[in-house]
Amino acid sequence: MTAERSAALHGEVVERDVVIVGGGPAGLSAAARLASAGLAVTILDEQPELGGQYYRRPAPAVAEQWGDHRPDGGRLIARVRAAGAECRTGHLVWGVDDDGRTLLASDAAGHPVRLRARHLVLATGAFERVFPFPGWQLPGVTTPGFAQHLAAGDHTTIGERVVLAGSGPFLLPVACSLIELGVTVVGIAEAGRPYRPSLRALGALGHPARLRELAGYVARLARARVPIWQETVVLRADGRDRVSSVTLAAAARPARPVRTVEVDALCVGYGFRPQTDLARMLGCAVRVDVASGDAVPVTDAAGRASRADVYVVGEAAGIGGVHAAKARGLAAAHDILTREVRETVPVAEVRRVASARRRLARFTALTDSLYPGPAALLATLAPALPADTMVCRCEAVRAEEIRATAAGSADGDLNATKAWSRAGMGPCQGRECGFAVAGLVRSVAPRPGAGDGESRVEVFPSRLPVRPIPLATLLELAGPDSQEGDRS
Ligand SMILES: Cc1cc2nc3c(=O)[nH]c(=O)nc-3n(C[C@H](O)[C@@H](O)[C@H](O)COP(=O)(O)OP(=O)(O)OC[C@H]3O[C@@H](n4cnc5c(N)ncnc54)[C@H](O)[C@@H]3O)c2cc1C
Repeated sequence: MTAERSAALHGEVVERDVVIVGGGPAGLSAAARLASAGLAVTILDEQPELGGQYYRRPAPAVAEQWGDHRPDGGRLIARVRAAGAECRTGHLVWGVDDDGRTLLASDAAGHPVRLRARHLVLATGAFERVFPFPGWQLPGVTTPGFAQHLAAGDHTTIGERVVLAGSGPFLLPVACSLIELGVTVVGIAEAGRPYRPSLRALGALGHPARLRELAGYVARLARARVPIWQETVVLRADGRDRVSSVTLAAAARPARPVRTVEVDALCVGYGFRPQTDLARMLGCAVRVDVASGDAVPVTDAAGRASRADVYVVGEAAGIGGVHAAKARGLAAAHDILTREVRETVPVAEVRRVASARRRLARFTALTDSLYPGPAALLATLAPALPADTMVCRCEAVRAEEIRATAAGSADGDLNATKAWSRAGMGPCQGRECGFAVAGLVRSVAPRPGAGDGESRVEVFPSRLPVRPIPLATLLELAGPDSQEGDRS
């Protein structure tokens, strides 16, 4: 689409100083600071309420009966509104126009909205890293994040006897939330061995607040006598209408069963992956993050991407938790304010945020070093995945078809494997299966000259629209002439 073509598009056009995509902790922190300095700020989120994952708002009935489980989120949202930021919830940003700077969005009713700004802040967060196993499509099998939302946000449990599995510190708070609601957490299967005394773990002493949080979870789990099975992964889930048992295996030998336990729900997740589709669509350079193996946008300390008008903040810039997400949002706001020369940000404030950011980055590096790297895990899990396991649920593609395509017509190319097998072509665009597909491709077609090949997880290219949108949105964007033409 050229500039002329773009001008011919229909729908609302919004021009602002700053447009922020994502109303989670990172986007909200940036919005509050920028709007309070007088900048014209619009913050968009596809969800009906601001808050993102961590500050997701409880339903009104739940809040009335149980209170707000994260009241600081409510206060932050109130600050954003009071500062005068325009808040557009129910707005999905689904693409970028050909001019490379106009965001294409749709409002809650599906009407097109185009947005331009001098500064774009992408605070699009993360999604859960999943790896399939036989039976993962059974009702009752979910991700830990979903169970956490039900438990913490809606006071609803996903089952009565639950096993949590996968890897990463997030499994602990989810287990605690379930216990608070009376769920029997049968055990936690952790793929790594992070919970043991080690010199590296002593580094946590330098982060007393985080250590207290961790100790709180561990103590709660100990009181509830929840076993943590380390170096253990899910081999398969079984059940007729719903999961009724899970069989676990040793992480080093993922095809050999070690125990089977009865459950009515199973939550499996291997941490989070940054949501980088819009950043990549805007042409921002990405690099491979050493710890996760994922592609993350290249940014400077303030979150400024390889394009000077784009900032990537929060978990979209790399997984680091809620406090790091907020610090990154603030750092970007400081940089924008400095560039706009609207306000000299007090040196003490800049220093405080920069120091928090560095401290939290050190803590993230420490945590990452205690848990197995996703790329290494993938190299163990992918070759052991049974041939008939459904991997891409959107397009119903099994492991054997992906391996055969990768080894044959796709010649080891991830994207060609996607095109030929259709794995990753469905509505989720590979957010669910992409990690596994990358592992399956490399299990039959190692990258030539490997070495670093083992330490990177490849991602599918970003494609327009980044999420499914109604055809009516596109027709409305193209204008009445196109609709006439379409009917004829
Ligand atoms: C399912 C899930 C549950 C989690 N639960 C917890 C938890 O309980 N505790 C915890 O400590 N951490 C949790 N996390 C980690 C979490 O992401 C936090 O560290 C924190 O919320 C990160 O803040 P953020 O602002 O970077 O991103 P987020 O909070 O994820 O916010 C990003 C926002 O961007 C919006 N968005 C993304 N793409 C678009 C688009 N194209 N158009 C419009 N809007 C868009 C999303 O709707 C979302 O509201 C969870 C993560 C996930 C994926």
